[in-house]
Amino acid sequence: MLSIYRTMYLSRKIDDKEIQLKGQNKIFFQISGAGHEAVLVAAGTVLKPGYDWFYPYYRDRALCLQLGMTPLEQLLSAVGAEKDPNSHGRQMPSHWGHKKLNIVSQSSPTGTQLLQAVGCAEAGYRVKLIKELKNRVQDFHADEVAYVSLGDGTSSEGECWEALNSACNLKLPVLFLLEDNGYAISVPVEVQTPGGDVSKLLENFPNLHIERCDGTDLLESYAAIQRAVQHCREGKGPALVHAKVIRPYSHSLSDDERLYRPDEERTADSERDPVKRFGGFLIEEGITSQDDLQRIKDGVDLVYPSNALDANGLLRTAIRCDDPVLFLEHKHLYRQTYNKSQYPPDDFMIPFGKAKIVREGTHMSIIAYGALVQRSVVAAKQAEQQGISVEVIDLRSLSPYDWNAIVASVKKTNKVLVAHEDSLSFGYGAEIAARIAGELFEYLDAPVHRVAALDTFVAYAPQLEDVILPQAADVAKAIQELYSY
Ligand SMILES: Cc1ncc(C[n+]2csc(CCOP(=O)(O)OP(=O)(O)O)c2C)c(N)n1
Ligand SMILES: [Mg+2]
Repeated sequence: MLSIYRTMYLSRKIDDKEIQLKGQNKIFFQISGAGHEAVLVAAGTVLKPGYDWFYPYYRDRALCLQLGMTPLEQLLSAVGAEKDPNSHGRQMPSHWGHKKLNIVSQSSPTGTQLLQAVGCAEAGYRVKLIKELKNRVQDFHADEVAYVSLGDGTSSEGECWEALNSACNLKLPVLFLLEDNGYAISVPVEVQTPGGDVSKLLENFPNLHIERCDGTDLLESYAAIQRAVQHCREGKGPALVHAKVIRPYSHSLSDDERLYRPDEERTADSERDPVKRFGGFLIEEGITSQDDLQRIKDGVDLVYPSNALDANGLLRTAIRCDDPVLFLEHKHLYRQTYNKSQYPPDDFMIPFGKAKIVREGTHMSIIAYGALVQRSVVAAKQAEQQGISVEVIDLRSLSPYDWNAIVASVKKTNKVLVAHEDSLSFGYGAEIAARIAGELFEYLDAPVHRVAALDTFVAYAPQLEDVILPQAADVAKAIQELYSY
């Protein structure tokens, strides 16, 4: 589910990046897939790259990503680079093509792809019929499907009706995905389609399986596509999925929809934004948290181990995951004997975003990371002699960070101290302290305290370094203050 969200979000972000590049005159044309992402990722999940055949149209960025085209390949297409696998700079951007994934380069006249897809499916049909052909074709699969997509406007073209005609007549395994965003540039669907409903006109086409769905709803789209693909794979004939989508941006960057679309309509559309909707669904259902979604959006993970074992487990996670990770190692901690541990087994890994309770306590919580973990433990042990029970939490990951662990600890102890070597002003702890104050105010018996470096660069002389960076004694002092507040 999260990887589906990620692809939808990525698709939108690549569109946004290209729009920015167009503004900078680094690319010369942009047409987006915004608003169409949900049904396209659903199609890319159900169909098989390099097995089925794909005749997409320019809105199908999210489909291509889901099938395995990389963001780099898409951006190479945007700049018309020779290395672009879509067309090596021959076609306009968003004219998708990829040999390995079986995505066939499309023509610029809208609708032509429909005939090409039917031709592809008919080739498979002929191979099944004619024995001699079987030995002459490679990589043919008896249940393969030819996917083709089109917009509502394109459905008015002769090619569309010719394609449906042959596909139904020969019962070809063609999946027609009609991405109905209500407009063909500035022409509303009800102006050019009799009755304004394309699939209604097709109801009596023999052998044609019809599905209708809200194409901005991931799960509904997925179910519709799955039933449609099954119909095709079982050799029962073509299927048409009529997906109602939105077009939150103008037709292309050569168009300004504010000149012909009322504001109310555009606002109503934005309520159905598929990326927002699916993100909201994942949170509502408890499948993910706001923090994890944010993490997908931020892209870079940031980890900061405080000891050798954590460094090992986090480094393995960093190497084995696909995400970019900033791995911060504290040089001073390298040779500290308290950091030693056994070398862990091969499968030992530490997940990102999971804090460690280094020491349990009841009177206050210290949220720390890096060098301040050990110094906090030393201070906590001293405090224990005076009957003060201090919980010490090692965040280990700074992005994402383990908010749940912080919440649980603050609710238990009601007093909190944030400790780190970063500078006090604008440091990492400022964010944590602000969030605790903002979201856990009712659980606090004292203001959030902070122990951090002085607001200056760290000096060379060891005596100065000790003064500038927080030591165990500074933590001990803050514990006393917080305890007696
Ligand atoms: C045969 C042909 N006629 C006109 C155009 C110019 N044109 C490009 S996209 C488009 C509108 C297509 O609308 P629709 O099929 O609804 O797809 P959407 O862009 O809304 O997803 C038009 C008229 C074209 N590319 N090819
Ligand atoms: Mg349209």
